[in-house]
Amino acid sequence: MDPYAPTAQDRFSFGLWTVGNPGRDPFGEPVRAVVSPERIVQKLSECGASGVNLHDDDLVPYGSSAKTRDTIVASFKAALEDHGMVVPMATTNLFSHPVFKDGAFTSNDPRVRAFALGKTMRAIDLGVELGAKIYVFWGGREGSEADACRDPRTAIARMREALDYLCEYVRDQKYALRFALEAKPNEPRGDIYMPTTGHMLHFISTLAHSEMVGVNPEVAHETMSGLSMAHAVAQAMEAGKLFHIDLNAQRIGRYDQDFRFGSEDLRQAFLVVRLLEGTAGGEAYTGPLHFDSHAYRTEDDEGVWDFARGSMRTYKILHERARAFDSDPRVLALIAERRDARLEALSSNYTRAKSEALKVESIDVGAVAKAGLGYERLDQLMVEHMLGVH
Ligand code: GCO
Ligand code: MN
Ligand code: MN
Repeated sequence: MDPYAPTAQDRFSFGLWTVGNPGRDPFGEPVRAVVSPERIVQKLSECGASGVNLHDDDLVPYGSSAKTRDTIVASFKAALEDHGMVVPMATTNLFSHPVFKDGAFTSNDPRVRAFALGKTMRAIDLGVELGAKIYVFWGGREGSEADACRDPRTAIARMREALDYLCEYVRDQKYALRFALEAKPNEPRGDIYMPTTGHMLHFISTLAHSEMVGVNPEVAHETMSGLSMAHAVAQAMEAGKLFHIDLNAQRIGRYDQDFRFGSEDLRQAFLVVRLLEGTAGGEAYTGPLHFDSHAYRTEDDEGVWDFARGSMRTYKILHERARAFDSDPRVLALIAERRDARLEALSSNYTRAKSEALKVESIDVGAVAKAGLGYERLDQLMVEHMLGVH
């Protein structure tokens, strides 16, 4: 038995747009043929994934009649059924149609904003019909180049108005659906509003139904900002807001690469898996593990499934490596928390008396400052665990 073979318990999912990416880029035409949603479902299940996610237009081409929509949806549902696959997440394409060239919910044109809301509600209906429990919002075009075109505060207020409206829609329909907001700093806009997971977390706290809304951090997007994905994920988890995650790989300072998970910055990948799986303690993440990435443009159809299998395999290997690292007695000794009951009591739960005692407390800071912390040893152990030495 291959210990790294994915199973349904692993909750791995891919988007129709990820493994279905034909390899078009701003410089060149597609290098692969279009793959039907039914074939994607079949191939993903053969590879060991259990979920498939979609934008409305990935499944039902934009402009289809109601009759065509129903035929397409019925055939897709049959494929899901045949292969025991589920749709954990759905989302709206608010970026491909030229009408969204200056944003959707943040556009200056009320006709665009109204169209975006209508399209999103229809896509929510579709997602719920397919069983989705999470609905992602990625505001890819919600940004600017000619920044004087609108007050960025207006953009934020419009985004809030749209999300409040859509939360009410979901409540009114009695859908069991939660929203996950996905940040990205740029691409396809010069700057996108609310560029990081941290920005999103604050924005969520201003929504009327903030309890329904969490985040969908993406490795590539935090990395494009030059930030630590592990820290973004940790802040989301600590806030109870990690509703979904987009796993992929990215090198800092490059275009939006969307590479296979773990193919760049293995350390961050390791640290993210360690957090998600709770191998160092703390609550584990139990939501879908979504790979929002695509195969290199050099690949044919076979390479696409190599890419999918590789993504899941790397995750499982890193999980095993994280478990080994966090049960290594040398590691446990190096990261064991230093305790001082008296000082900890004085430093928590403020009282006037504690504050007065602390102000005159004498701590031997010279001795504390002098002691080495052993982080060279710790980090080397982490590298060696990652490399499979232990
Ligand atoms: C990107 C984004 C998208 C979104 C997707 C789901 O950089 O293109 O990551 O892939 O995740 O639209 O909302
Ligand atoms: Mn992305
Ligand atoms: Mn994404």
